Amino acid sequence: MGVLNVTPDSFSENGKYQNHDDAIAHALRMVDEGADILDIGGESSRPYASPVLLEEECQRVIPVIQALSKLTSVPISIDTYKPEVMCRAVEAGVSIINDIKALREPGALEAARQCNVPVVLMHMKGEPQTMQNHPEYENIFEEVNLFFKERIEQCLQAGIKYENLILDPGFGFGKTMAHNFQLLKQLSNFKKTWKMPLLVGLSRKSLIKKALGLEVHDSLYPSIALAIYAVLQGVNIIRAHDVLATRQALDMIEALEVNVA
Ligand code: 8Y7
Repeated sequence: MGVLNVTPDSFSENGKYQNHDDAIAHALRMVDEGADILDIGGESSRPYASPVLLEEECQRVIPVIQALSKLTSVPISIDTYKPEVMCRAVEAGVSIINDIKALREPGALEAARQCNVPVVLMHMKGEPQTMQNHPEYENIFEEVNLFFKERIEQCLQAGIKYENLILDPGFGFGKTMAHNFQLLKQLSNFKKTWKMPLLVGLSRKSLIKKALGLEVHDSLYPSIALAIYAVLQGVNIIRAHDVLATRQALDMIEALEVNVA
């Protein structure tokens, strides 16, 4: 899953793709590089980022979605927690919802049911503005699992199909470096517990800076290492900024699996 930020304040691209034409060109480059999904977001989810109004978010993403759905058959996902954006994005051609709030916003469960597309339920403790202020857990694996259980139940009750659900532990969302590492080591256990598709986003995340002292522009190789570590534990979807490098690394792992199996 290639990341396409259409925001002026996004963490790692610094608003480089704010312009619609630039965003479309970047998306098509990611398709050429082997992306299987394009994840479009119009509101930065980085820690301390300020929220964006509904209309502003739609003006950023909808024209890009409309253009891309004509230019490529690669599925597009919408990174949003706002129910109205979900519906308008699906009308414009989106086929996956990626929700960092796991459909906890009022109206989001109903919107996702109506859209009837796969939805990523991501764990986040707190809100983007404050989530990195001293997050605490007694047992992070159990707390995230309990969260998944509650969200899955809510989704099923709302009429969302089980086979449309994808889980994501939400690296960096209300988690210290130690919390992120504990979750990383448990990915195969999430897979065993839920037997559902798992998605992770580790690309360029601050756990790399915290562990190795590397800045965002120097975090490609560690990002690849984390993607491989996740895939070897059964993770199905890797959300990544550097599509070509990630694709080649994961193709190699897949070739190994295919040739030995
Ligand atoms: C994730 C995400 C971001 C993630 C899912 C960043 C939108 C921060 N991270 N969605 N979004 N999982 N599902 O550094 O880890 O890319 S934004």
